[in-house]
Amino acid sequence: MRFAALAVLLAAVVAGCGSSAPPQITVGAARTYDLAAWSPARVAAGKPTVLSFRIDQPSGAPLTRYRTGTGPHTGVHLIIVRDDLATILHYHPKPEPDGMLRQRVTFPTPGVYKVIVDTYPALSGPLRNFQLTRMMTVPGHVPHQALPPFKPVVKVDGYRFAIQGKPKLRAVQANFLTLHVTRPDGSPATFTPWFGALAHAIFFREGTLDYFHTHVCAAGASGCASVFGGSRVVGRQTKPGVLRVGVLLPVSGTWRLFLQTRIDGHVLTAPFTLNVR
Ligand SMILES: [Cu+2]
Repeated sequence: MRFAALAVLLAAVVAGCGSSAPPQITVGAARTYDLAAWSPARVAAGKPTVLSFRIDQPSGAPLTRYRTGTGPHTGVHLIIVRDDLATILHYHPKPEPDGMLRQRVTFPTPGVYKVIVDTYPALSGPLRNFQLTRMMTVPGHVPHQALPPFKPVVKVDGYRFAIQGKPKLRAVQANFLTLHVTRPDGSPATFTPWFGALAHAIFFREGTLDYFHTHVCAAGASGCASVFGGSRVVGRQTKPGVLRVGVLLPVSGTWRLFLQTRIDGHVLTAPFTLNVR
């Protein structure tokens, strides 16, 4: 699992969550960040297991210092998605002093999963974050689900997420989705910040599993906007129950949006299929 610095920098540009301005790409000696000390090699469906790993720096020393702060662009985001985009897990393991990361995880079903370690190191310079990835196969009968077509309304635990209008999304352009979110009793939902944002919008492309991540930020929140190339995208809660979600995707195709938000103490994940031209 070795990544050349060039690939890491490109990943920061095309897939970064809040990457800063495009870095200068210079070709020098290969410097790599690696996932290291990964365990366990095998996992079983439905059984809690502790994933543990660390990130080794190009020098070979473990990465121990991560970006901190109030926004979502800190530490390590561990995102695990089944390759048919039917299910997602999202954690924020706290780095231990020696750089080890440990997270209790239950893979819900057999299947092939992509594990994304979205990393925000405390470094000076243009490299704001990068992703290291690993595929994991959970043995057993794989319940492959075809991706459902775009549906504007998704219900999760009685909460209703409704996209306003029919979204016309284009690659490489900042687009916005307006969502109306109501409680089971029909009243507008109020969103409580969770991991530095009012909502997290996690995007995966069907087939290639390309990844992008934007946020809906509380008024006045710092360090919450996402940047792609020269565009900056940030969603806002415009009024109670309404989320404006920034969509900024590098390539066209069918994408799955997992919108995660905390309402009334529940963390809810609302999945949508999006067609991007
Ligand atoms: Cu996030």
